[in-house]
Amino acid sequence: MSYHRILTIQDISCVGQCSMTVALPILSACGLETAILPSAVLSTHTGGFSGFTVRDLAADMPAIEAHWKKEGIRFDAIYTGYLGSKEQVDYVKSIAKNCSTEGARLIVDPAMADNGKLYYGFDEEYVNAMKRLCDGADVLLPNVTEACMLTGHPYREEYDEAYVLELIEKLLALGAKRVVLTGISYHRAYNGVVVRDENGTRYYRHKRIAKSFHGTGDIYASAMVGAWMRGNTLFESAQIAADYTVRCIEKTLGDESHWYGVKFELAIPYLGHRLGDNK
Ligand code: PXL
Repeated sequence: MSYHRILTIQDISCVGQCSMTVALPILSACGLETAILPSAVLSTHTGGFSGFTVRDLAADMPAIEAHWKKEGIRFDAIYTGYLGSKEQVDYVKSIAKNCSTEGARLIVDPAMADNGKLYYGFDEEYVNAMKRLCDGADVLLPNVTEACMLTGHPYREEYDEAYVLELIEKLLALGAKRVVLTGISYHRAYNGVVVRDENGTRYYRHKRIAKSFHGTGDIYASAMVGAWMRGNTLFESAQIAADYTVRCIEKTLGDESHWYGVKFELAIPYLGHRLGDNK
Protein backbone atom coordinates (compact mmCIF):
# COMPACT_ATOMS: atom_id res chain seq x y z
CA MET A 1 0.00 0.00 0.00
CA SER A 2 1.25 3.51 -0.81
CA TYR A 3 2.12 5.80 2.06
CA HIS A 4 2.97 9.38 1.13
CA ARG A 5 4.01 12.49 2.99
CA ILE A 6 2.13 15.66 2.07
CA LEU A 7 2.62 19.26 3.14
CA THR A 8 -0.40 21.52 3.23
CA ILE A 9 0.06 25.27 3.41
CA GLN A 10 -2.99 27.27 4.47
CA ASP A 11 -4.29 29.27 7.41
CA ILE A 12 -5.42 28.11 10.79
CA SER A 13 -8.85 29.59 11.38
CA CYS A 14 -9.11 28.54 15.02
CA VAL A 15 -12.90 28.30 14.86
CA GLY A 16 -15.06 27.80 11.78
CA GLN A 17 -14.33 24.40 10.17
CA CYS A 18 -12.29 25.51 7.19
CA SER A 19 -8.73 25.49 5.86
CA MET A 20 -6.22 23.71 8.14
CA THR A 21 -8.76 22.41 10.67
CA VAL A 22 -10.48 20.45 7.90
CA ALA A 23 -7.44 19.66 5.71
CA LEU A 24 -5.42 17.95 8.44
CA PRO A 25 -8.09 15.48 9.60
CA ILE A 26 -9.29 14.74 6.06
CA LEU A 27 -5.79 14.14 4.65
CA SER A 28 -4.99 11.95 7.67
CA ALA A 29 -8.21 10.00 7.16
CA CYS A 30 -7.09 9.43 3.57
CA GLY A 31 -3.99 7.69 4.91
CA LEU A 32 -1.40 10.40 4.29
CA GLU A 33 1.34 11.54 6.61
CA THR A 34 0.36 15.19 6.82
CA ALA A 35 2.75 18.02 7.63
CA ILE A 36 1.46 21.55 7.94
CA LEU A 37 2.73 25.06 7.35
CA PRO A 38 0.24 27.62 8.69
CA SER A 39 0.11 30.74 6.50
CA ALA A 40 -1.74 32.77 9.14
CA VAL A 41 -3.62 32.34 12.39
CA LEU A 42 -7.11 33.83 12.67
CA SER A 43 -9.46 33.58 15.62
CA THR A 44 -12.22 32.58 13.15
CA HIS A 45 -12.60 32.55 9.37
CA THR A 46 -13.63 35.81 7.72
CA GLY A 47 -16.96 34.69 6.30
CA GLY A 48 -19.71 35.88 8.61
CA PHE A 49 -17.84 36.54 11.86
CA SER A 50 -16.80 40.09 12.73
CA GLY A 51 -13.91 41.37 14.83
CA PHE A 52 -11.65 38.39 14.13
CA THR A 53 -7.91 38.54 14.84
CA VAL A 54 -5.37 37.89 12.05
CA ARG A 55 -1.66 37.12 12.37
CA ASP A 56 0.23 36.68 9.12
CA LEU A 57 3.03 34.11 9.42
CA ALA A 58 4.94 34.96 6.21
CA ALA A 59 7.96 36.12 8.21
CA ASP A 60 8.42 32.62 9.70
CA MET A 61 8.48 30.82 6.37
CA PRO A 62 12.13 31.34 5.27
CA ALA A 63 13.50 29.99 8.59
CA ILE A 64 11.13 27.02 8.47
CA GLU A 65 12.27 26.25 4.93
CA ALA A 66 15.94 26.58 5.95
CA HIS A 67 15.41 24.13 8.82
CA TRP A 68 13.63 21.59 6.59
CA LYS A 69 16.43 21.89 4.02
CA LYS A 70 19.05 21.31 6.72
CA GLU A 71 17.16 18.22 7.94
CA GLY A 72 16.67 16.94 4.38
CA ILE A 73 12.89 16.91 4.82
CA ARG A 74 11.03 16.31 1.54
CA PHE A 75 7.36 16.00 0.60
CA ASP A 76 5.66 13.83 -2.03
CA ALA A 77 3.00 16.49 -2.53
CA ILE A 78 2.40 20.09 -1.58
CA TYR A 79 -1.17 21.34 -1.42
CA THR A 80 -1.69 25.07 -0.97
CA GLY A 81 -4.87 26.90 0.04
CA TYR A 82 -5.56 30.28 1.63
CA LEU A 83 -2.33 32.25 2.02
CA GLY A 84 -2.25 35.21 4.36
CA SER A 85 -0.54 37.66 2.01
CA LYS A 86 0.92 38.02 -1.48
CA GLU A 87 4.48 37.90 -0.07
CA GLN A 88 3.92 34.23 0.72
CA VAL A 89 3.77 33.18 -2.92
CA ASP A 90 7.55 33.40 -3.38
CA TYR A 91 8.20 31.58 -0.10
CA VAL A 92 5.78 28.83 -1.08
CA LYS A 93 7.37 28.49 -4.53
CA SER A 94 10.78 28.20 -2.91
CA ILE A 95 9.56 25.49 -0.50
CA ALA A 96 8.00 23.60 -3.41
CA LYS A 97 11.32 23.78 -5.29
CA ASN A 98 13.59 22.83 -2.40
CA CYS A 99 11.52 20.46 -0.25
CA SER A 100 9.90 18.18 -2.84
CA THR A 101 10.77 14.59 -3.69
CA GLU A 102 11.45 13.66 -7.32
CA GLY A 103 8.08 13.74 -9.14
CA ALA A 104 6.25 15.40 -6.23
CA ARG A 105 2.87 16.92 -7.03
CA LEU A 106 1.90 20.56 -6.48
CA ILE A 107 -1.81 21.15 -6.01
CA VAL A 108 -2.95 24.78 -5.86
CA ASP A 109 -6.36 25.78 -4.53
CA PRO A 110 -6.34 29.56 -5.08
CA ALA A 111 -8.72 30.02 -2.14
CA MET A 112 -9.47 33.73 -2.37
CA ALA A 113 -12.99 34.33 -3.67
CA ASP A 114 -16.51 32.98 -4.11
CA ASN A 115 -19.87 34.08 -5.49
CA GLY A 116 -18.24 36.74 -7.68
CA LYS A 117 -16.37 38.44 -4.79
CA LEU A 118 -12.89 38.36 -3.26
CA TYR A 119 -12.69 37.32 0.41
CA TYR A 120 -12.07 39.99 3.02
CA GLY A 121 -8.57 41.48 2.86
CA PHE A 122 -7.63 40.42 -0.68
CA ASP A 123 -7.05 42.70 -3.68
CA GLU A 124 -5.89 42.66 -7.29
CA GLU A 125 -2.25 42.39 -6.25
CA TYR A 126 -3.05 39.22 -4.33
CA VAL A 127 -4.80 37.82 -7.41
CA ASN A 128 -1.73 38.64 -9.53
CA ALA A 129 0.57 36.93 -7.03
CA MET A 130 -1.69 33.87 -7.03
CA LYS A 131 -1.36 33.66 -10.84
CA ARG A 132 2.37 33.06 -10.35
CA LEU A 133 1.64 30.14 -8.03
CA CYS A 134 -0.66 28.59 -10.66
CA ASP A 135 2.25 28.47 -13.12
CA GLY A 136 3.66 24.95 -12.79
CA ALA A 137 0.83 23.55 -10.63
CA ASP A 138 0.16 19.87 -11.34
CA VAL A 139 -3.46 20.52 -10.46
CA LEU A 140 -5.19 23.89 -10.22
CA LEU A 141 -8.44 23.69 -8.28
CA PRO A 142 -10.45 26.93 -8.47
CA ASN A 143 -14.14 27.67 -8.26
CA VAL A 144 -15.69 29.70 -11.10
CA THR A 145 -15.16 33.05 -9.35
CA GLU A 146 -11.48 32.34 -8.72
CA ALA A 147 -11.01 31.03 -12.25
CA CYS A 148 -12.48 34.24 -13.71
CA MET A 149 -10.35 36.46 -11.48
CA LEU A 150 -7.19 34.57 -12.41
CA THR A 151 -7.87 34.71 -16.15
CA GLY A 152 -9.85 37.91 -16.71
CA HIS A 153 -12.73 35.80 -18.10
CA PRO A 154 -16.05 37.62 -17.45
CA TYR A 155 -17.79 36.20 -14.36
CA ARG A 156 -21.31 34.91 -15.01
CA GLU A 157 -23.83 33.09 -12.86
CA GLU A 158 -25.34 31.33 -15.84
CA TYR A 159 -23.25 29.90 -18.63
CA ASP A 160 -22.92 27.05 -21.10
CA GLU A 161 -20.29 24.42 -21.82
CA ALA A 162 -18.47 26.65 -24.34
CA TYR A 163 -17.95 29.29 -21.61
CA VAL A 164 -16.50 26.67 -19.26
CA LEU A 165 -14.20 25.16 -21.89
CA GLU A 166 -12.84 28.60 -22.73
CA LEU A 167 -12.28 29.27 -19.04
CA ILE A 168 -10.32 26.01 -18.71
CA GLU A 169 -8.11 26.89 -21.71
CA LYS A 170 -7.29 30.21 -20.05
CA LEU A 171 -6.42 28.45 -16.78
CA LEU A 172 -4.07 26.09 -18.62
CA ALA A 173 -2.48 29.13 -20.28
CA LEU A 174 -1.45 30.30 -16.77
CA GLY A 175 0.87 27.27 -16.71
CA ALA A 176 -1.23 24.73 -14.79
CA LYS A 177 -0.93 21.15 -16.04
CA ARG A 178 -4.41 19.98 -15.03
CA VAL A 179 -7.56 21.76 -13.91
CA VAL A 180 -10.39 20.75 -11.59
CA LEU A 181 -13.05 23.45 -11.81
CA THR A 182 -15.66 23.28 -9.05
CA GLY A 183 -19.18 24.58 -8.68
CA ILE A 184 -20.17 24.06 -12.32
CA SER A 185 -23.90 23.98 -12.79
CA TYR A 186 -25.67 23.76 -16.18
CA HIS A 187 -29.04 22.99 -14.64
CA ARG A 188 -30.77 24.24 -11.50
CA ALA A 189 -31.07 20.73 -10.05
CA TYR A 190 -27.39 19.84 -10.37
CA ASN A 191 -23.99 21.05 -9.37
CA GLY A 192 -20.75 19.55 -10.54
CA VAL A 193 -17.07 19.59 -11.32
CA VAL A 194 -15.15 19.65 -14.60
CA VAL A 195 -11.84 17.77 -14.72
CA ARG A 196 -9.29 18.47 -17.43
CA ASP A 197 -6.25 16.19 -17.51
CA GLU A 198 -4.26 14.00 -19.91
CA ASN A 199 -7.43 11.93 -20.46
CA GLY A 200 -9.41 14.89 -21.76
CA THR A 201 -12.26 16.90 -20.25
CA ARG A 202 -14.99 15.24 -18.19
CA TYR A 203 -17.92 16.53 -16.16
CA TYR A 204 -19.26 14.91 -13.01
CA ARG A 205 -22.60 16.20 -11.86
CA HIS A 206 -24.32 15.58 -8.58
CA LYS A 207 -27.41 16.90 -6.88
CA ARG A 208 -27.36 20.55 -5.98
CA ILE A 209 -28.13 21.67 -2.45
CA ALA A 210 -29.66 25.13 -2.59
CA LYS A 211 -27.94 26.41 0.55
CA SER A 212 -24.22 27.21 0.35
CA PHE A 213 -21.92 26.57 3.30
CA HIS A 214 -18.58 27.99 4.30
CA GLY A 215 -15.49 25.75 4.13
CA THR A 216 -16.89 23.28 1.61
CA GLY A 217 -14.25 24.33 -0.96
CA ASP A 218 -11.52 23.34 1.50
CA ILE A 219 -13.27 20.07 2.34
CA TYR A 220 -13.62 19.29 -1.36
CA ALA A 221 -9.97 20.12 -2.10
CA SER A 222 -8.65 18.09 0.84
CA ALA A 223 -10.67 14.99 -0.04
CA MET A 224 -9.75 15.28 -3.73
CA VAL A 225 -6.05 15.61 -2.97
CA GLY A 226 -6.24 12.75 -0.46
CA ALA A 227 -8.01 10.43 -2.89
CA TRP A 228 -5.59 11.32 -5.70
CA MET A 229 -2.54 10.69 -3.54
CA ARG A 230 -4.01 7.30 -2.65
CA GLY A 231 -3.79 6.23 -6.28
CA ASN A 232 -7.20 7.08 -7.69
CA THR A 233 -7.36 8.86 -11.05
CA LEU A 234 -7.98 12.58 -10.93
CA PHE A 235 -11.54 12.10 -12.19
CA GLU A 236 -12.28 9.35 -9.64
CA SER A 237 -10.84 11.61 -6.94
CA ALA A 238 -13.00 14.51 -8.07
CA GLN A 239 -16.08 12.26 -7.87
CA ILE A 240 -15.23 10.88 -4.42
CA ALA A 241 -14.61 14.41 -3.11
CA ALA A 242 -17.88 15.70 -4.57
CA ASP A 243 -19.92 12.86 -3.05
CA TYR A 244 -18.19 13.30 0.31
CA THR A 245 -18.80 17.07 0.32
CA VAL A 246 -22.50 16.54 -0.46
CA ARG A 247 -22.69 14.09 2.50
CA CYS A 248 -21.02 16.67 4.78
CA ILE A 249 -23.63 19.26 3.80
CA GLU A 250 -26.47 16.79 4.30
CA LYS A 251 -25.23 16.08 7.83
CA THR A 252 -25.51 19.81 8.56
CA LEU A 253 -28.80 20.80 6.91
CA GLY A 254 -31.56 21.51 9.38
CA ASP A 255 -29.30 22.78 12.16
CA GLU A 256 -29.70 26.53 11.82
CA SER A 257 -27.22 27.20 14.64
CA HIS A 258 -24.45 25.60 12.55
CA TRP A 259 -24.20 28.42 9.98
CA TYR A 260 -20.39 28.79 9.92
CA GLY A 261 -19.30 25.46 8.42
CA VAL A 262 -20.32 21.85 7.86
CA LYS A 263 -20.17 18.79 10.10
CA PHE A 264 -17.52 17.12 7.93
CA GLU A 265 -16.39 14.85 10.78
CA LEU A 266 -19.65 12.89 10.67
CA ALA A 267 -19.01 11.85 7.06
CA ILE A 268 -15.39 10.76 7.52
CA PRO A 269 -16.46 7.08 7.80
CA TYR A 270 -18.15 7.48 4.39
CA LEU A 271 -14.90 8.87 2.92
CA GLY A 272 -12.94 5.93 4.36
CA HIS A 273 -15.49 3.54 2.88
CA ARG A 274 -15.15 5.14 -0.57
CA LEU A 275 -11.36 4.99 -0.44
CA GLY A 276 -11.33 1.39 0.69
CA ASP A 277 -8.32 -0.43 2.01
CA ASN A 278 -6.78 -1.69 -1.19
CA LYS A 279 -4.88 1.19 -2.73
O1 PXL B 1 -12.55 28.57 3.18
C1 PXL B 1 -11.72 29.54 2.67
C2 PXL B 1 -11.18 30.42 3.76
C3 PXL B 1 -10.02 30.03 4.42
N1 PXL B 1 -9.49 30.76 5.40
C4 PXL B 1 -10.07 31.90 5.80
C5 PXL B 1 -11.24 32.34 5.19
C6 PXL B 1 -11.80 31.59 4.15
C7 PXL B 1 -13.01 32.06 3.49
O2 PXL B 1 -13.60 33.05 3.80
O3 PXL B 1 -11.83 33.46 5.64
C8 PXL B 1 -9.44 32.71 6.89
